[in-house]
Amino acid sequence: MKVALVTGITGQDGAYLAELLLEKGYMVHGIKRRSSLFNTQRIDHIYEDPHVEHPHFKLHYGDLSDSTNLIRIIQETQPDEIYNLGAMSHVKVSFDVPEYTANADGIGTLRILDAVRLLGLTKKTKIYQASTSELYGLVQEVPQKETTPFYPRSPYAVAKMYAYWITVNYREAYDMFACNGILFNHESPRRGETFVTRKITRGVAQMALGMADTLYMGNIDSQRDWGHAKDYVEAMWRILQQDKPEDFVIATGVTTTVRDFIKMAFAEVGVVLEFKGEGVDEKATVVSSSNPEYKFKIGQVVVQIDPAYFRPTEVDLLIGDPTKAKTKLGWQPKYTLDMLVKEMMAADVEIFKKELHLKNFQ
Ligand code: NDP
Ligand code: GDR
Repeated sequence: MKVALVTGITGQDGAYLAELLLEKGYMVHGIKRRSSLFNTQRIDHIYEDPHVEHPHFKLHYGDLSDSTNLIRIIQETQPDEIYNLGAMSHVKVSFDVPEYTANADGIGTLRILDAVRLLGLTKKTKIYQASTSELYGLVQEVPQKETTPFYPRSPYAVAKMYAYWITVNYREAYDMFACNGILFNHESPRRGETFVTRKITRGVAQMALGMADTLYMGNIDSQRDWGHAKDYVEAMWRILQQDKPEDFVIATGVTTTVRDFIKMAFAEVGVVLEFKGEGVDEKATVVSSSNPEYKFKIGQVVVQIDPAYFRPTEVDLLIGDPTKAKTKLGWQPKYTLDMLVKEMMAADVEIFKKELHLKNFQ
């Protein structure tokens, strides 16, 4: 049985990857952080009672800022594959906690690589590093591919740039099977609530049910290449199944503005919007609403701009070229953006219908 160790297992990608690896027959170890409330909602459905005879899934307390903890867990688990997905992953928040972000996202990656080296596992353990399209930052070339120069635009991206290069360096210096997946934005119903897509789908669902009036947004001109997390964890696994360690861009090759994502989400609940005004004065109002079940009024202002969500330095345009992944990994995304929006909207409407039902019941 192959053994995998996943950092960030409680996150969006960690949960989908754990499911995929279990389906493939792996023994999956995950590192979770101690928190004052339960933080395993995304993986509770695959959790196993630790008393079962032949376990397939085990969680360990740990943190990417703690080398001795990482060394101990890697020594105990002797993984064939490590997926380093743990990170302070919010770009805007990284401006508030830059030093912590550098520690967890940058040095955390070094700690994993060095633990494998110190334990003499360089020939056994393959390492996947969760690199990001944020490395491209200020646009140098479109679409962005493996050879496009980096120009990071946030403490998060700068920390991830260190992680990217230390992965390449350990591969070259110690002949390790260590690879970067340069993944463009990927979303799902499990996406963290403060990332833009989920913020929108939650907001629209709440408005549809009469639980909120307006969605306050930041830069809606921003363009992103959005895929589905389920497709992207498949790419992570494929990257580690190659004969040679290499870095890959994973993207759909299609870019969309935040404004258009908002329109698509409202369309799912039968609403057509009109955007008017410029900059911080831009607003979206309801032009028509075709589903009587939902509580929209014609002329209602449903989207406004709040500069509090602007970033000190922004990444304006991301569009990836996944040709290398398609050719060498045989990777092909199954989800379109339409399918993604539909799935996220349906899931959030369901969540808030339940919440409303509970409130009305009390
Ligand atoms: P999430 O924010 O959903 O998950 C991050 C995970 O990292 C959580 O399990 C979190 O734990 C854990 N974590 C945070 N800090 C630490 C720490 N100090 N030590 C150990 N674990 C920690 O991110 P995603 O699942 O979306 O992304 C996975 C990885 O891929 C991240 O590294 C992200 O930067 C990168 N990435 C993501 C992309 C995307 O579009 N989703 C695109 C490109 C790269 P907890 O649950 O306790 O907070
Ligand atoms: P990003 O994702 O920064 O690309 O990083 P996010 O969804 O946070 O932002 C995407 C774009 O939307 C704009 N935006 C807003 N963003 C948020 N969060 N909230 C808002 O209200 C809002 N309004 C507009 C942003 O300015 C930005 O341009 C994600 C993370 O998952 C990273 O970990 C990962 O590395 C990259 O994707 C690829």
